[in-house]
Amino acid sequence: MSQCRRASVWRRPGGSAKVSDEHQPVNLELFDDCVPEPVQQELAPGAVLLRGFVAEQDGAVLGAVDAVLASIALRQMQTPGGRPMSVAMASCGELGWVTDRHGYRYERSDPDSGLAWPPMPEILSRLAMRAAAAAGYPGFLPDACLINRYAPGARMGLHQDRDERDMSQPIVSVSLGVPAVFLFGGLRRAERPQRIHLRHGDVVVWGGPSRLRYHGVAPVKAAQHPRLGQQRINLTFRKAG
Ligand SMILES: O=C(O)CCC(=O)C(=O)O
Ligand SMILES: [Mn+2]
Repeated sequence: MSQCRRASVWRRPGGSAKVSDEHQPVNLELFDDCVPEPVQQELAPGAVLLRGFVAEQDGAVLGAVDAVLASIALRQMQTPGGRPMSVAMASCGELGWVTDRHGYRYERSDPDSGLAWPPMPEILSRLAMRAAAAAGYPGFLPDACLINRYAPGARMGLHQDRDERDMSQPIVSVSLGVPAVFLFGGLRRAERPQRIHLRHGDVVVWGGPSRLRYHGVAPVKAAQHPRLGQQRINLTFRKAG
């Protein structure tokens, strides 16, 4: 998916470049409605945004997500305080993240069914490994993939990912579907977060000195995505065990 609409640049004889169809083309293309962004952007030491990293693999990635969701239901879990989360979740891989009255934790099986979580499709684990390596974390081997489904209005409050055993391993977070504002804060909750506009195919990786940064997602605005309708799907890959 390209992030910006492309337009040919046509140059008036002897004049300045202009987007138009009245003049002779030169061999230039520019983005007419946005400034091209770097493919890779450092958000903080150890934290990298990989714009459009999923690229043309997106259809196959979404197919793998569909296959997982054919065998396990998305559900709105409860916080330890008893409030339902607005995001619906399901897991694949050896370990699945769960929350209920007993707290936040990883489980080897789905508490709703008692069954093991579906295996993590190879295309997903490979994507996560490639993204981690591109961000400076070679050798990442995720054992947990949390599938988050945001309907319009769903959000995720500022939190740290701290239920994993090995904090030397990064978090790999893949955004699909409608856009969202990712809130990327500091190591203290009070620090004002950066607001990062994430689009279909973007990946954020954070680890090292940023591993315990607070982060969240602002309420997702109603929008339409050709493949996912009004939904945003986020895949969070972790080495949990
Ligand atoms: O949806 C996102 O972009 C972030 C998800 C997240 O932080 C989490 O699942 O812990
Ligand atoms: Mn998180």
